[in-house]
Amino acid sequence: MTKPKRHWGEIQARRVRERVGRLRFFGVPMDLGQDRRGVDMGPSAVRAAGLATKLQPLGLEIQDEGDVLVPSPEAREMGSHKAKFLAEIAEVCEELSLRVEASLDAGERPIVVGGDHSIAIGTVAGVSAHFKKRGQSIGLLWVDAHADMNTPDSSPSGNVHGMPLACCLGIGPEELTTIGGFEPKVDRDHVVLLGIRNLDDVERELVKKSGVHAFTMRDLDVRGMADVMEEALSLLCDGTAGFHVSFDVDGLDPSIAPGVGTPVRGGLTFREAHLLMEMISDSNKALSFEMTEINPILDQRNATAEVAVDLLLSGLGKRIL
Ligand SMILES: [Mn+2]
Repeated sequence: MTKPKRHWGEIQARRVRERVGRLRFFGVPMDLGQDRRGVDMGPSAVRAAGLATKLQPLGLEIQDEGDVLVPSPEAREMGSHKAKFLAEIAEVCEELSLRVEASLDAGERPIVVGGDHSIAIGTVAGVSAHFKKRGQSIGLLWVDAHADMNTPDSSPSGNVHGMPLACCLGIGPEELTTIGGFEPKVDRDHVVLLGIRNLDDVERELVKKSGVHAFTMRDLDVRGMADVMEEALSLLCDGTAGFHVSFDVDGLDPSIAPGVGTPVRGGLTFREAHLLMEMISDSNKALSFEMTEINPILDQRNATAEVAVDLLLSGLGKRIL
């Protein structure tokens, strides 16, 4: 007797479910890290784009426990112009960090959706804290048009969303670098910046001095995504428990992700971005994902949230064949 042939979809769903496990969604409607209103609607836009429904054919379920509370800028004082809303951002990141850590402790895989990129300070703190307890370190893949390595002294705007990668490396205001009671959250040897194409003068020097691995758009032009990602993955995984993916949607080309506060031409194409995510999935080493800077007010018919959802699916195991 021959066994009944299983449907392709069923086989894929089982493969993905076994590898990925349980997911938990954290919405972080943070807009205190930059000046454009609307980025606080990012989590809703991603829910509206159907993340939970679209995960089902992959055999994945995502628990959504609502959004982390973020105070409105109108209700608070901005504080220092060198790092606006520093106290509020630190408070939100502290809370997010605890929730992300608890989720990993419970054997789940956190999916964090912003909100501006300052939330990464909390997410990375939480992921790092979980593995630190087990004597392990993590890698960090930062996909972005910008390097996000400013400090209050170097930043022309004082917007904290331009500082989170520096904070993860232990460079920046103590309120942000010491979340969880330890720093740095990641070692520069295991940090990869990918897709950058627009840096401030001082920041350019900071990136070079920091020792992180930076792959610019030019590198991607010359070498291609597959080659760059192969090297990136070996840097991210070498001696670590795996890596966190912090994806700023402004890393994408504005033609496919128009809903961002700081669009820069010449970003990742639709296919380059998918290949990146597919290779992440193939590596089976992504510990957690984060999509940031989706701004529905600036978007066209939710296209940016939809591409973010598509990319998450690829990162979690959706395949063409
Ligand atoms: Mn960013």
